[in-house]
Amino acid sequence: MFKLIKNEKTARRGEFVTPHGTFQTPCFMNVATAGAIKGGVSSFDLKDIKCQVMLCNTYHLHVRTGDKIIKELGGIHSLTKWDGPILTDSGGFQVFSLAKLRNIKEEGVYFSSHIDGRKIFMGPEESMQIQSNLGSTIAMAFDECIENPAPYDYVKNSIGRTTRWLERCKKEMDKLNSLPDTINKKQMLFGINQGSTYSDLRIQHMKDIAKLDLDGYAIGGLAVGETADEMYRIIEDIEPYMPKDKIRYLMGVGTPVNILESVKRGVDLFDCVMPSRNARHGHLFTKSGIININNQKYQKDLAPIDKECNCPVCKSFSRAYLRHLKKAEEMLYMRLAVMHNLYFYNNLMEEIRNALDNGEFETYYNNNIDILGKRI
Ligand code: PRF
Ligand code: ZN
Repeated sequence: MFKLIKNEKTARRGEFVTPHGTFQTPCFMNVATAGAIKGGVSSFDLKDIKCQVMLCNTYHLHVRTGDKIIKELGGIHSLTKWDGPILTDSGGFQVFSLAKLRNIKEEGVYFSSHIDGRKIFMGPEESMQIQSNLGSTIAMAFDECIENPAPYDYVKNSIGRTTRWLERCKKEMDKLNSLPDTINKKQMLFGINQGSTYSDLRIQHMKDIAKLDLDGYAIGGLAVGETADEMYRIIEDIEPYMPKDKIRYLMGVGTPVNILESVKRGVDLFDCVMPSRNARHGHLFTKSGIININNQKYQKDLAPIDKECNCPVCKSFSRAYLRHLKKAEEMLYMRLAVMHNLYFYNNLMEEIRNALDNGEFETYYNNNIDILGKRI
């Protein structure tokens, strides 16, 4: 259940109550695609890096090791030992971005696994069954994510189908939640808004899915080829049609700048692989901009990654050590770099929440928006 605590214009400060605990919003979810954060960061570490919510993927866990086996093993919470909220993405996006040879029909999607080419069918019912087997806190609806730009008529047809899929998701979820051997009988369901970059289709779709009174609403189909300005425009256009009393999740977004701009426009929840992907390439976030740890100038630099950072990595290790670990291709580099980058994101969200609590969001925005994206 979402509680709106405060707002400053369209920016919102809230909290979301789940059977696995309450998290504060705006919030960034830490991505653990196949049940683990990339770079060897385990559930032991998550509290230290201010993580509130973990995100796993239906598709990955279905193809390896299999949701039925995970259910037999006690579910995703029991395996990962993360006892906080876990959101699972439906497979909708991954089927469209990873799987080969896909064929979309009214009943669902036929595709080949990206691991072994095995033929798989996934529709709304299958996606709900898998997410129920995993026992996540929040299940995402099975949707079609279309890359931008896309032809108007294709998008128009697609959102109709995504709405019908959502109705089937809700029915199936209600059924699964009432079965005696279901791991999480209070599993929540979020709907996903689609409609590419067409405001009229976005608004129509939002109105249609809002009627279903779901636990939360996501904005999908953004950050998939359109410009950042187009993405902000779409968020602005649909914001008035998003239920005020429901949490709002912008899927797969984004840079710290994207997040601050989207909070400003009324988004509560985010996820992105950027903290780990950037870490892999040596790009580390700091309060004065993004540094590239590969740079020669850090070879003898004994300062922490970010002097203003209170993460476990910055408290102990230097830029010189991180650069050395990366050059030496030591596994520890990824672990430390990912922990720092995730802490940066989680801490950014905490700062945004504090600013909202103090009625100082606009000041926070003005003081940070130009620095956050800078490469130094
Ligand atoms: N749908 C789903 N997951 C997603 C997306 C989507 O549109 C996106 C788009 N940025 C990321 N993850 N189900
Ligand atoms: Zn740090």
